[in-house]
Amino acid sequence: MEKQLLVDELLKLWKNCAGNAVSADDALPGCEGLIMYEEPIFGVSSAQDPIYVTFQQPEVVGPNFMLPEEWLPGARSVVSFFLPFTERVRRSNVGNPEETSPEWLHARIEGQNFLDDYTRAIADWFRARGAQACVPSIDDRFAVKPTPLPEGHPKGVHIASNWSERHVAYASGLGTFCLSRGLISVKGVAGRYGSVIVTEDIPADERPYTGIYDYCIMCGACARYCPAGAITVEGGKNQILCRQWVSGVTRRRYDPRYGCGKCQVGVPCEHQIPNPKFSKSLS
Ligand code: B12
Ligand code: SF4
Ligand code: SF4
Repeated sequence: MEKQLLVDELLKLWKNCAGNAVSADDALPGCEGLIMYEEPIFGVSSAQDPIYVTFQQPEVVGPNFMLPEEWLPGARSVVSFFLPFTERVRRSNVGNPEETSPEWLHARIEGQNFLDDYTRAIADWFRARGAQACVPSIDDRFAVKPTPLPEGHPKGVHIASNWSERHVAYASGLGTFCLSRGLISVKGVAGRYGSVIVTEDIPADERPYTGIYDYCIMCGACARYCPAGAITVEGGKNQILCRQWVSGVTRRRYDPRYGCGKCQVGVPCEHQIPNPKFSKSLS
């Protein structure tokens, strides 16, 4: 199937998928009807792309990373997408490092619920065409666990899932990593990624980059805004400190929601590729 036809169909599904607006029942004060995401962008990779095997190396994701073929026997393609947060969600979370905005909390929790529903709808659409489809993020086998790095590695341990959406998006041409360890797409870093593995052949997208940090300008703005001191220009991002803040401090404060994302707003990579070498070549 041609990529543009696929994109047209997936955009139709996105428009018909309920839940991108926060309902009155769920809304924190002032957030009723909040639209969380802008239109998604899509990337496709071959399920046989050798890059997936490299993700099983300890320093990349780790041996727990399951190949597309292991999730779905007969897998041919991986469809990855990025849902950029709307301007209202992004602007609301700029400033005051100590407080996560209610809009961002909704985008983290109700936003993920919407993303799960949208991913299910994509999988069902492929199934209705006679293909098979698997959504690792909502599959019973999905797991996140600490993975030791080789001895002497300065970071010691990865907190790694067996299906890393950022690595899949990187493989599918959607973008590159950055100092804060988000994945920057043409629509920036503020938003969420999802993916579906299918048995249908779809032409793979090119990766318009060669380095894993090509889109980042290493300006250090994300490090200045991080309330947990988890990011340094010299050392990158410390996942343990970030996790203590996101899953500890913010969860206690905003339970049942949580989230932070101060490293993703008010920064040059918020909604665009900040590296002019790459943003020019794409415009
Ligand atoms: C566990 C987890 C966390 C943990 C640990 C984060 C982490 N860095 O892994 C904690 C709780 C700290 C966390 C925090 C947050 N998370 Co989180 N998290 C995840 C989860 C579930 C798994 C991540 C994972 O598997 N990591 C694997 C490890 C190995 O990744 P890594 O160490 O960064 O990878 C490095 C190496 O691979 C290295 N490398 C070395 N050699 C090579 C060679 C090659 C070829 C490559 C490609 C790379 C490479 O480069 C990478 C970058 O340095 C994903 C969802 C998913 N299923 O993917 C979401 C996810 C990463 N989180 C996300 C978000 C938004 C957040 C928060 C902003 C929370 C919030 N919403 O308020 C924060 C901040 C994250 C940030 N700054 O990037 C988004 C990221 C969106 C984006 N734009 O990038 C994801 C993808 C969820 C989603 N569905 O969109 N998260
Ligand atoms: S704020 Fe600057 S250093 Fe941090 S991820 Fe964005 S471009 Fe890279
Ligand atoms: S999400 Fe993590 S790395 Fe980003 S600003 Fe918050 S604590 Fe720091």
